[in-house]
Amino acid sequence: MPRAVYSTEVISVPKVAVVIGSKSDSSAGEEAVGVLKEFGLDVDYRTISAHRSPDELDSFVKSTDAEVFIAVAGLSAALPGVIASKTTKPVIGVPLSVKLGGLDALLSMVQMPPGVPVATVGIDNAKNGAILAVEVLALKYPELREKLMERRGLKRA
Ligand code: AIR
Repeated sequence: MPRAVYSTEVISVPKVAVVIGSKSDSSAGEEAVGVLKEFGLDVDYRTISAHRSPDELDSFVKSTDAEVFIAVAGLSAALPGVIASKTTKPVIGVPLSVKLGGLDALLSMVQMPPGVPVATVGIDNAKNGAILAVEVLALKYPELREKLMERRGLKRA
């Protein structure tokens, strides 16, 4: 009679931190979360302003076990840059068009000093921010790579 074999392997679901700078950024934040959920990812979704709650941001960045950050903000959008200053994990910035068509936020995210990069996607393009996070994680998790290939129509028959 064969014995049942129980696996002790813990299946870990990769986690992404999505941080928005204000409740007013919710629709972009939720768009990113929606895409990440479609890929079955765990999401740590927070509202923390780099300017209004710097200490809370500091402790969150240091304590989360998320593997990639997505930071969504408008105006003088320091959020992804400040996160990047506190971690070596990849940080993806999503600039929002709150004023000046989003150019202020875009430049805040793109123009990081050498050595502290933020991978910045297009203005209001939270969807691309989420897909880029999945692409980063797909380097480590082959099942995500499969899902990405399928979604993009790149999967061989
Ligand atoms: N923001 C919040 N703290 C620093 C910045 N740059 C951004 C938010 C939001 C905008 O300011 O990301 O896009 C307006 O925020 P609020 O709370 O005034 O609506």
